[in-house]
Amino acid sequence: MAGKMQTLTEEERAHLLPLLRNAQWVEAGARDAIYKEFIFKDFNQAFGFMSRVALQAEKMDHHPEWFNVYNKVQITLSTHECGGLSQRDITLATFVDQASLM
Ligand code: H2B
Repeated sequence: MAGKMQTLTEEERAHLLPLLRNAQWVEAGARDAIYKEFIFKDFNQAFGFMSRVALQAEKMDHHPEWFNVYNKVQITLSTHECGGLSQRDITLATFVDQASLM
């Protein structure tokens, strides 16, 4: 994806973080990152979701940090390039939420 990434401004955070919290994303502890846990019916549903996210992540060249056991997928998003939360994380979080509903 083009352009030097920068962490979100205070103004962007004031707007976006409440929306993310409404969608069950939380700020990830000590890091400037967001985190969400997804529970699916079974492993097949979880892995289908992960496959959709993986294809999009590769397209975006922006990859989740994630952990899967059976029907549970835990995802952390941040941008290494700028050492924190960027617009790319918001874009991927939005896709991830859509992919979880398919
Ligand atoms: N994923 C995430 N989440 N953050 C990044 O900064 C990042 C990435 N950078 N995927 C990309 C790949 C970079 O390492 C490669 C070299 O483009």
